Amino acid sequence: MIVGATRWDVLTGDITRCATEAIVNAANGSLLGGGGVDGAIHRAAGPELLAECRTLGGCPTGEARITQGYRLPAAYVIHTVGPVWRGGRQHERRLLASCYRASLILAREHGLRSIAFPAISTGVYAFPKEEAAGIAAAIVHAELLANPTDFDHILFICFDEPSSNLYSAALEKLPD
Ligand code: AR6
Repeated sequence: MIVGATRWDVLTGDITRCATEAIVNAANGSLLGGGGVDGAIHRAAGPELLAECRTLGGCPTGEARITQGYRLPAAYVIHTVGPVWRGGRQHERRLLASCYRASLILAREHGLRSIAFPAISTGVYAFPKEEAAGIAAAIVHAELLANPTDFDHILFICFDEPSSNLYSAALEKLPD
């Protein structure tokens, strides 16, 4: 899909192998590592990533922080903290939208033109996958329409084919 100057793709795979300028980490508020994609990113980046994360003092849900990528192919990691799904009445949708928006704003502030997102909050944090895909697609689309020349390439990287299909379907449902 093309939006303005940006190519936008959904891929199945391991985000730690992405050679975009930035990859996004689905972190927790401590920013000190964890399981899932967070654990994979810390393992692949090496201990220097944790050392830099320790200097950041954590991150509130819905916000984002940036570090270097160290041993990753990506030069930077944007750490964002998704909401834990608690039934949908605790601002989970707004907070998930905020993760995508904050990550793109941070990338733009650093002049980063290619960025890969995982399916934030859809693992341990249990956000319903289809709805999460719809929110991710809507927010990224709105940001690209508002800033049509700022990004060259946006990737959604899903770990399994069924998730990729949900994100692809969400992109297809976007208005022209
Ligand atoms: N590449 C791409 N996607 C991945 C990878 C990978 N290497 N590994 C897992 N996924 P999760 P959350 C997918 O649980 O729900 C951590 O412990 C996975 O299939 O990693 O936001 C943090 O420290 C799922 O679709 O993140 C937090 O405590 C998606 O990434 C907590 O988990 C997100 O799953 C955050 O939970």
